[in-house]
Amino acid sequence: MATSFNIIVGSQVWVENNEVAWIDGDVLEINDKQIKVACSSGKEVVTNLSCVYPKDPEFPECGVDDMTKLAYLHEPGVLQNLKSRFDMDEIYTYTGNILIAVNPFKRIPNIYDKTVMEKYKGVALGELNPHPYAIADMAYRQMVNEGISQSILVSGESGAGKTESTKNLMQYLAHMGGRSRADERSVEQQVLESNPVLEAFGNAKTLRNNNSSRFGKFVELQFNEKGRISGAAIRTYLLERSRVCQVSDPERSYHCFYMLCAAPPEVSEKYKLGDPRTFRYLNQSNCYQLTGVDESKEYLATKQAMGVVGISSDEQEAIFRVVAAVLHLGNIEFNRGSEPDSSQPKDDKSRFHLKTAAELFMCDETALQESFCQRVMVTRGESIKKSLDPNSAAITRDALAKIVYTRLFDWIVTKINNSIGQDAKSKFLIGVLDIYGFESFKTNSFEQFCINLTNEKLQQHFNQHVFKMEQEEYSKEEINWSYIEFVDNQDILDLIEKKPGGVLALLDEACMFPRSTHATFAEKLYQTFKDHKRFSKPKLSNTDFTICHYAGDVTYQSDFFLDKNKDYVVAEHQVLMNASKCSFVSSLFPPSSQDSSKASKFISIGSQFKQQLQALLETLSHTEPHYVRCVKPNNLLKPAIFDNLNILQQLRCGGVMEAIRISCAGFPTRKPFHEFIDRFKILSPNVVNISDEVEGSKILLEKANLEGYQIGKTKVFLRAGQMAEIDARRSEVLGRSATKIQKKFRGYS
Ligand code: AD9
Ligand code: MG
Repeated sequence: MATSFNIIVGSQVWVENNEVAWIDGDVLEINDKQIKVACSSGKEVVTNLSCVYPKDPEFPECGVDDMTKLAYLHEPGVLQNLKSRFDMDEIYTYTGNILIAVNPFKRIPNIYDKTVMEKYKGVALGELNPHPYAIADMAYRQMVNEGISQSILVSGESGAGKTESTKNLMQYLAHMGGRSRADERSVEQQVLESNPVLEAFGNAKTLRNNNSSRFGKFVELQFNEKGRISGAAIRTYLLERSRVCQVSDPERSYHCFYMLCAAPPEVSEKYKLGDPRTFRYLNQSNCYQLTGVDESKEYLATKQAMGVVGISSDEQEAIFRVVAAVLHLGNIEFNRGSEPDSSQPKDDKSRFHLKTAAELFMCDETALQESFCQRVMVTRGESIKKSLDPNSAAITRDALAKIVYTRLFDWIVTKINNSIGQDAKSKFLIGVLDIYGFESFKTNSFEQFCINLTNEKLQQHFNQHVFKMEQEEYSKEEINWSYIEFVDNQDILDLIEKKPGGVLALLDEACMFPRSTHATFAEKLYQTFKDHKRFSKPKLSNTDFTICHYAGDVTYQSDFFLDKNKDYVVAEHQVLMNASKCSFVSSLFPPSSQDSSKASKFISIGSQFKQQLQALLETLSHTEPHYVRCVKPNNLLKPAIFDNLNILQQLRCGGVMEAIRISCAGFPTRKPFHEFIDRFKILSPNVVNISDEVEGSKILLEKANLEGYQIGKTKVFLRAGQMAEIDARRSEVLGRSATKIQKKFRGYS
């Protein structure tokens, strides 16, 4: 954001600061482009004029509920406003129609219940305190009144509160669109109860969130012409499959594993479960419990919710049996067999778990063992059995665990969808998207790459929308506007998605050549994109690559890209599981329609995901979008800590700053005529006698020597920085009158 603000000696300003992002102070001196400021911390700072923003001398102590009401719309102002509100437990703030939600990390009493919902019903946005209910209400009214489908896009980094916000939105929509006397199996109840089920199987404790969703979710509520919910569909994206076999301290695997270990004795005995510490897939981390969570109660609650969403008790039994089988798989260890490069279960313990897993899957034990320790190779029509070494056997075992768990999760989602039912005749829908935010960690792999692709796509959608809304506001007020440029990220999307030649396409190619490695893949990327301004090769690595995302640079480690992009089922696993005597297990591995040659079949996860994203954006393009941007105030997951630098980073990544920038490029400050006159009447006190507000406003604007502003139908539209200029004029006049008064006083004394 450019600083064309009018700053003079004595004015209050914000200065950039390494620790707290922005610190306030008073201007002591200005020399050419240098400025000296006495900061509120007690220090004096000399800095460049362009690193300083004016501070609103009249900033209301409790902040403003909409950023566009800020007299000075800039980064420090936005931050100060969020903080003042957060300190008062006002966690929601608008930026126009966008809701910013700062996670309080504590229950705020009496803001989410049916009475509050009733208050928001049919009330225009902005009249009541900012709230997810208000956004949901706006979406619902627009759908009913204008017959346009709606979507609410909730975003933010892990632990920022997306899932909680989504639940609030869904609860409101279920309340508005539900029947007055809803029974337990009504569509809306089933939609709400799908949450605990999906969370049990798709959420886990991570460093960033004790209840982190490890999948993306788009819930589509279908409505009939009376505005009642008539059907729903849940779409999920990219469940993190590696978590099934790999957890790092102090994270956990999926909640369902711990719940099942804590199930009533008759259940855990039947599945030969017990202490989670005895299972390899769980004991790689030392975390087993979650504070405040009773796993045995969670088990019962999950079963209860499964019942509501139409999962029969037989199916529940089968699901948990499969979950238990996965845990037993993890305990099968291998050592060297009698022949070189062969493997076999290590000891009695491993044989016990192998046997138990086979029993629970209801499949043949010997075939299960062979599927780990041997691979059938087909060469020129001849099939040869090749032994696998212990390491390869363990990898194959993990592959089975992961594919079984992924398919189980997908089965649950499909089941819920079938049970809720789709309304094919539905005319309108409201979609709610709860999807992972931009990620940039120390090491970034294929998952981060897909997640960040999602965010690039959503960011483009967001920019285009915010831009359109701005223009609409200008048209409504009938003011002239010229084309405002905004940063488009199409070049990054091309870099990743273009077919042929994009990173994903090159990855698919690499996956199909047996001899490719991550190093050859990386080399290909370097060659192809050596001149691309969004792509670079880090100096110290020959396999990493950096993409310059809209939210910042991310360096990806290509090491596991090829493996993670391949969604294959080992042919032996497919045959074995399909032959299970349990129809549920067998149904997880339906015979594939394609030629089931012995070779492992490769379907690219990246391409599948790209298609899913395309379908999502296609759906979104037919809807009127609304945005909820969630912000995590600190990384300690604790209440009452507001970490400026961290929050700023999120506001930038979430496009909030971009939205503000777009609006700054036009006429960011808008004041209704009467407010404008009221604030600046001191510049020309006679204006209060003029009945025409437009005339009055114009006189004041001229008095302040402003140019380039616009007069709308109800508001004055000012360019960025003009509010500061006119404020400075006002302070001058106020100052002058203050000196006059002082002089008068002196005269008397
Ligand atoms: V992740 O990307 O799935 O890892 P989310 O979904 O953004 O993440 P989530 O909604 O799960 O975060 O919120 C994290 C935790 O913050 C919750 O478990 C609550 O303990 C806490 N939270 C979030 N929003 C609220 C709220 N409005 N009121 C109180 C909240 N606590
Ligand atoms: Mg979540």
